[in-house]
Formats: sequence, C-alpha cells, structure tokens
Amino acid sequence: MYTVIGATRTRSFRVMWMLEELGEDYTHVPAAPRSDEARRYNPSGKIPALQEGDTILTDSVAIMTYLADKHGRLTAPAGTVERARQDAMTLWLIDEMDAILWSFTKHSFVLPEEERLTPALQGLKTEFSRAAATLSNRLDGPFLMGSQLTVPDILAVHCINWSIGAGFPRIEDKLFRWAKSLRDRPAFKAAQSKTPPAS
Ligand SMILES: N[C@@H](CCC(=O)N[C@@H](CS)C(=O)NCC(=O)O)C(=O)O
Repeated sequence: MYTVIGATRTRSFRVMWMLEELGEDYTHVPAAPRSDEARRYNPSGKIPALQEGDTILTDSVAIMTYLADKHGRLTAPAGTVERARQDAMTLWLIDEMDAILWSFTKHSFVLPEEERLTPALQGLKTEFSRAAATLSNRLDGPFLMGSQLTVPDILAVHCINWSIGAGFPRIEDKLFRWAKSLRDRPAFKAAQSKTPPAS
C-alpha cells in the first residue's frame, strides 16, 4: 500500500496519476510544500514523497520511474535502447519545461521579494513556448514514445497544465489537443477528483 504525500495542485499529481494508471491503491496526504506535515516525511519540506512501508522516496520523476520499473508498466524495460530514448525524453522535459516552470514559480512568489528576478519572467515564458513548439514537432503518434503511455507523457502533460495555470501563452493546437486527450483519461480524472474543492 502506498501513501502519496503532497497537495494535488503540485508535482504530487504526477505520482497520483501514475498510481491511478497502474491501478494501484494509495492513501493521499495533501500536505502543502514546506508544511510541518510535509517535513514529517521529507525533512526538506519538498513534495511529493511516497511512503511504502518504512521506506520514503522523494522526487516525482524518481518515484514515477520506480513505480514503472517495479510494476513493469508505463516504461520501456531498463537496459534497453528504448529505455535510454525514453529517459532522454524525460530529462529533456526536466531541463526545458519543469526547470523553466519552477524558475518562473520561484521568481513569481516562492522566493522572498528581494531575491526575485522579475525581469526574467517574460524570457522564461518565451523559453517555454520554444520548448513546447519543439515537443509539438516531435510528437508523432498517440504518445511521446510511440504507441504506449510512458513516464514522460505524464511529466509533459503535467508541465503543460502547470504552464496553463501560470498564465503562459497558449501552446500550439497540436500539442494542446494531445494534452487534452491525455487529461480525458479515466486515471487522470480519478487523480484529479482527489483535489479538495476551492475554498
Ligand atoms: N524535482 C522535485 C521538485 C520538488 C519540489 O520542488 N516540489 C515543490 C512543490 S511542486 C516544493 O515542495 N517546493 C517547496 C520548496 O522548494 O521548498 C520533484 O520533481 O519532486
């Protein structure tokens, strides 16, 4: 039995969506970043974390990769050329999408005001648009790596959703429609239904 620690409107959603795709049961602890509850599982206060028995794992992509390998689904097998290509896509998404969005988020409201590089924010939006165009061109099939949903699909759609929430310029129609088709998956909706109603 798994426990996912981290509020739904954060990178924790990636892990929840992954577990829903795998059909694995989990308990959800919707801890906010840096909250006392988050620090009970991960001293840095960062989320997500995954608890499995006495073990706690951190980092959304490390957790997704662990779950995919353990359950033998949503990934090419480790040690194959297909896996190396899949991992290259995952790492490209981290570099060109997640890192841009995280920088934007930190310099918008996470960092103390005096540390924020506000003039850089527009440039980060431009960089994200460029990455989205590259991804759109690369997309050639129902999923990023071909005919099967894999870890980078979950990562990419989460980043695209994050960009929409952060008010980034609209991405190209092809990529937008693709992300929407993945948001229509029952597993995505099941994870989303864990979102507490806005107060
Ligand atoms: N690379 C990590 C990043 C984790 C992360 O920074 N999570 C954010 C919430 S989405 C957080 O906890 N921020 C609090 C902080 O950085 O202090 C992952 O993918 O899990």
